[in-house]
Amino acid sequence: YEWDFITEETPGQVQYEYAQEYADLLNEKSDGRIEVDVFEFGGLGSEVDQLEQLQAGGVELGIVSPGFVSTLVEEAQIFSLHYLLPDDQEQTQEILNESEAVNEMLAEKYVEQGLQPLSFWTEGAMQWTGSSQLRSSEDFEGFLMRTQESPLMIESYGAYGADATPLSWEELYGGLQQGQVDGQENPIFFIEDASFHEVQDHMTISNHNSYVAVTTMNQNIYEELPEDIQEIVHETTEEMRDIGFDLQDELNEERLEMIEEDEENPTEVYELTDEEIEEFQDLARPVRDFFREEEGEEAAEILDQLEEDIAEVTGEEE
Ligand code: 6CS
Repeated sequence: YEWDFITEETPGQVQYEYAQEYADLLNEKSDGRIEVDVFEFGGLGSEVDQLEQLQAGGVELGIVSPGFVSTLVEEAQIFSLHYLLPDDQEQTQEILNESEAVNEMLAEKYVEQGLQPLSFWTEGAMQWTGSSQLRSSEDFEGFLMRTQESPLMIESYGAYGADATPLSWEELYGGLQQGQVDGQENPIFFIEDASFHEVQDHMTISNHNSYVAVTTMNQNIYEELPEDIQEIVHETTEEMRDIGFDLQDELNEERLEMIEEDEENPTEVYELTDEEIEEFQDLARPVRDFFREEEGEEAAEILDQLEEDIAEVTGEEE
């Protein structure tokens, strides 16, 4: 077997390093029968272009983010809801591992689009960067936020009073530098690695969401694999859960220090207080109802179930 594995990131970043380890493990477990070529982001077009290649079977494997998949699987926008997943990343990973809403109900929606999700995992809590400081809805008034393609992301920032505009991350550094957009959201490792902090004066530790990555195989290709190969794919995916978690954990911690210590490009790092978080949580809450109404009955059922799955892990009543 010769498989291509697309990622939305570049060497040194979580998705790419994960994919390399995944490729090595597949090769090892199959005694060399599976050989995987990992592609860094950039060569095969935008994130959405790549996704379409995975859907068409031009490539076999990929890591695809819900913010782009939502162009095909509307229900995947559930991960664009702010303050739904807990900020504790171990809890978030446990939810992603165990949740019926995610691994059965939502996974089924991917399958309908020719995509076989193998695992959902976190790349870390997301933070805001801006050309001005973001601590309240007042600060978001008239603020132009860069998002991925999911329309629900636009809705989520609209709820704070901001305007959001989708952009590929390839264009984001230039967009921030030239003031085409005022800010963006990402996990810390990505902010540092893509050097967004160089062209942003402020970073807010908002923990408003977790960046969910989805290891995905083309569904037809997956279905037609002999059972022993499917088993190797499955085993590899399971082993990668802890490896992926540790990768993001270490990188996010290390890169925060790098941002704080970068004297050439000073970035003011501000952590939201509990009260400030509460304001955003209150504003974000109605977006869940918007999701329920806009995306239809099945999407509403997925969200209801996900709220239950989350409460089971956090022990907090919704
Ligand atoms: O902001 C983005 O679009 C990119 N962020 C991450 C963490 N991974 C890939 C993605 O395209």
